[in-house]
Amino acid sequence: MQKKNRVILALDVTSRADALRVVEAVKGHVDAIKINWPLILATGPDIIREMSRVKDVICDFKIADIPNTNKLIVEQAMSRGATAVICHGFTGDDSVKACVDAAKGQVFVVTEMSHPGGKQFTAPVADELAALAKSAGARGIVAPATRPERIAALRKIIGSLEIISPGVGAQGGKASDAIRAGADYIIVGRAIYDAPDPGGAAKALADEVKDGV
Ligand code: O7M
Repeated sequence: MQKKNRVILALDVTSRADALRVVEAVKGHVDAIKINWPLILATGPDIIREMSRVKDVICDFKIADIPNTNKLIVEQAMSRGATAVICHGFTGDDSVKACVDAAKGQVFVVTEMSHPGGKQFTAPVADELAALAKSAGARGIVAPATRPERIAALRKIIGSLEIISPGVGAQGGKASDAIRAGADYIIVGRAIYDAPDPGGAAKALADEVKDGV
């Protein structure tokens, strides 16, 4: 995954035709495609391979199980061409380590979630989850663009690990604020794929990010 546009597309559409249309329009303005359950359940897991031929794919399965099950899930994602996977950290260090081993380090660990409910259970333990991501050897963390001050605080804990940050646009966060607070990439879904011109929307976000640094 090359850090060029610093935008990751959250491809939460539910048909192959929409997925191909959006990716074709935005591929010059994003660095990776994040695939989550809506698209996998609608189209089947081979969509990972198909998308990986266009861009790096991050499989956002928010993996949260015992170590052996985590390992089996990650192996399935990586064998279909995923570049990285996303797991939860609340399952503990052995479960996160199982993901890190199976993905050869290409793991992002969810810390504080971006939606209002993210304050309820994830925020109080987010610092510990970030420290766990670091000690387990993960590539980075997921941190909320809706609360840029939390990105800055979590950055202090993880040092040079990467931060990918959702919550821009539909959830109210601003791309340049997240980048200035220390995010490496923003993750954006609806503000791109629901836009009348997804390519233009992705370009505008990439331009905002460039201006923000
Ligand atoms: O831009 P949106 O709001 O349409 O989509 C945001 C995407 O980021 C969507 O795919 C969510 O599942 C994801 N996400 C969050 O919105 N908040 C979080 O705290 C974490 C994620 C995420 O990507 O976790 C890995």
